Amino acid sequence: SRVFEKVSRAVAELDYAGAEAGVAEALGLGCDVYRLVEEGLRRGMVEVGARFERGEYFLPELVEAGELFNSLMERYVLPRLSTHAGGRRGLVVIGTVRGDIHDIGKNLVALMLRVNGFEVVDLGVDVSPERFVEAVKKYRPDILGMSALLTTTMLEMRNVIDALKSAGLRDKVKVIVGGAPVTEEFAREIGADAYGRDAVDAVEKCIRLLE
Ligand code: B1M
Repeated sequence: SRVFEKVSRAVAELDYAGAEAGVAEALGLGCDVYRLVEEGLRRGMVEVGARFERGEYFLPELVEAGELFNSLMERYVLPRLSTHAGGRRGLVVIGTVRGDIHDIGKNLVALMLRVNGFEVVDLGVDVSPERFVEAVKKYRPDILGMSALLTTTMLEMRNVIDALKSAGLRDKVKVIVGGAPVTEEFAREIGADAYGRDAVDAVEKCIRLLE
């Protein structure tokens, strides 16, 4: 819709006031909060990335975009998402893989899982295969979730699955992967159980993994 476009354009321009006005307008119109995040905020972030690739933006603009996104999430989105009495659906351990510090998408997935009744242990960013394995031993989660935003770091997902196998834990936990460069095909190739295209898809896949 036009208001989502307004938000994504303002995010792409790093125009905080414009993005804020667009978000407020969308919420005033009764738009779905999650669609606003995906079709407004996230799409704006993709455009920021495209400008970075074209040499129009540099690292400081990527940092600023991240701050803008987080600030809008905190002020407008989080207060509108009610978290269930957690944990009744199952436990998910989640983290961004080694060498990768992108956490906005991973945080959004963790948030939507919590909103939908999962308990989530978030290991943070730059998580080594050893730390994923230790966490699976310690928390005995139903599901292990990995996020990667770089074409280089997504290869770490395979290392984590291999490490789970070596530790004899692969059949004890379901694995879901996601992040901008990750595809369904890649997920299958490395032996993951599921792929999440976005946060809502990730929640649906996690529910299915427990059936
Ligand atoms: Co970076 N960056 N970045 N960056 N950055 C990308 C990813 C890039 C695509 C931009 C571009 O060039 N077009 C590009 C990667 C190119 C590639 O490998 N193909 C890139 C680069 C190159 C880099 C650096 C190398 C830049 C440099 O230093 N020269 C560097 C790497 C740092 C590192 O990790 N080692 C870097 C750094 C950063 C910042 C730290 C400055 C900042 C991140 C801040 C933060 O996360 N706290 C940043 C940002 C903001 C971006 C872009 C612009 C936006 C990412 C984002 O937050 N999107 C990004 C452009 C893009 O994504 N196209 C880019 C919003 C978020 C809601 O979406 O993360 O996709 P996303 O998550 C989605 C889905 O992917 C999915 O659900 C989420 C919700 O819908 N999902 C899952 C994610 N994880 C999932 C897990 C699941 C299931 C679904 O299951 C467990």
